[in-house]
Amino acid sequence: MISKDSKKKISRRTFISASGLSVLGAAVATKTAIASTIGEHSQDWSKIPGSEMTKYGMPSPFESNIARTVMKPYGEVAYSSGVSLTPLHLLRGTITPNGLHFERHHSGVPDIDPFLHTLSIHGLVERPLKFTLKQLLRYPNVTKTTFIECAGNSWSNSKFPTPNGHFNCGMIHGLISCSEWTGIPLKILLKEAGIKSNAKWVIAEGADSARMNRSISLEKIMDDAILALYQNGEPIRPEQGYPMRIVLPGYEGNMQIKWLHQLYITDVPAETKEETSKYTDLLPDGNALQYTFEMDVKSVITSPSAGLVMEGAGVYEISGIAWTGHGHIKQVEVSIDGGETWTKAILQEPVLDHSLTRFSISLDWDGSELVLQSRARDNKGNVQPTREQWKKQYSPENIYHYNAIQSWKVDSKGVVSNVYI
Ligand SMILES: Nc1nc2c(c(=O)[nH]1)N[C@H]1C(S)=C(S)[C@@H](COP(=O)(O)O)O[C@H]1N2
Ligand SMILES: [Mo]
Repeated sequence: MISKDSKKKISRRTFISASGLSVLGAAVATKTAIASTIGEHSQDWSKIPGSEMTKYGMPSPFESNIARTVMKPYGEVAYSSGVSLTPLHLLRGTITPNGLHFERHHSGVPDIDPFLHTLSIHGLVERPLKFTLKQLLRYPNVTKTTFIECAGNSWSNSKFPTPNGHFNCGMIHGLISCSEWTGIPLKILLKEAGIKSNAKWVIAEGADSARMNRSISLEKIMDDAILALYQNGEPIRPEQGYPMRIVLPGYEGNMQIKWLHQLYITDVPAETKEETSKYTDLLPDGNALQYTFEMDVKSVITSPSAGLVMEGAGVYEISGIAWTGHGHIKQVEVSIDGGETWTKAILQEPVLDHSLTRFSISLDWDGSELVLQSRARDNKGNVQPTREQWKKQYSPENIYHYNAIQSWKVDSKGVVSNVYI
């Protein structure tokens, strides 16, 4: 357990601790318990029978505020192009409910008839092949829990010189979601087509009217790429690419082509729009860095965070998510004093490769101002940079691959806001 500001030796009245139970125990002993005492009451719902069974369950109407935020950064002229962001600050655990998975569409969600949709594999292959969904359903499946993060996630923190005060945590960082994906290892289908010896790249293209396409190295395709048909146990949602999408564990979201309808095998990358003018990292000298495939190590405290309010002094759980495209999370540290002192958080097991890892730490808050931060480290030794360190690597115009430490200021009223420090 460490004090709020041990360096300045102020009164040690705000504590964080990785052992939640001992802080809670201490809080109960000091009469700041969270629960109220038992009273006598019986609500109506305990006296009459409840409603009937339903065919497809929906969340409680009391939770209707737990919804994606739709944003159209290109305006109404760019019909159905935009994003909807996962409300990270209102969720717990590590799996994103299917109806809340973030969306990024370049030309809306196509209305695909699964009986008419086909997947073609052609180019540098011995036998060009075409598959229907019915045929694909006979192939062996694998299941992998993995996050998908848009390389433009957290763009507002990279772009705006001062934080946008209207943005909650989900609106800033919600272009990441995590699901259990099930489908066919793509290497099985490519082997069936017979890859020619000079093949090096796979150009994947979607059946949406954007015909979005990206070049993927043959190495990744033959390693762990999945032709995903199921998301958290049910057929993937139209927004996520129904009836099939590519899942590339750890890679940037843009490459994970939805509504996949063709794989064209080549010896060189296609240099598509999405890998030249977009999704490249503009450097200080004006050059653009291409092909940043793996998403870097990152974390964010989701509770408390912008959009939430702490209701008075006492005990809280600081909780957040961490992830890395390079492997898995090794450690997350939390600071309550803007990065002067750090304490190791508890990682929720199991800690999986390319998945969200939930971390938590207990806070006994005395009601004074805090600056909360989390700093993640992965198994390959990568550590999250400060915002200043991140910005130094790029041109001020670069918005992609932002993974800097997030700072949340908590004022004495408990209002949480985004700050740059
Ligand atoms: N065919 C197609 N695939 C696509 C896109 C698209 O617009 N069309 N958007 C890409 C981008 S930029 C991202 S970040 C992810 C988003 O996946 P999601 O909408 O399932 O979250 O899909 C990628 N695949
Ligand atoms: Mo994206």
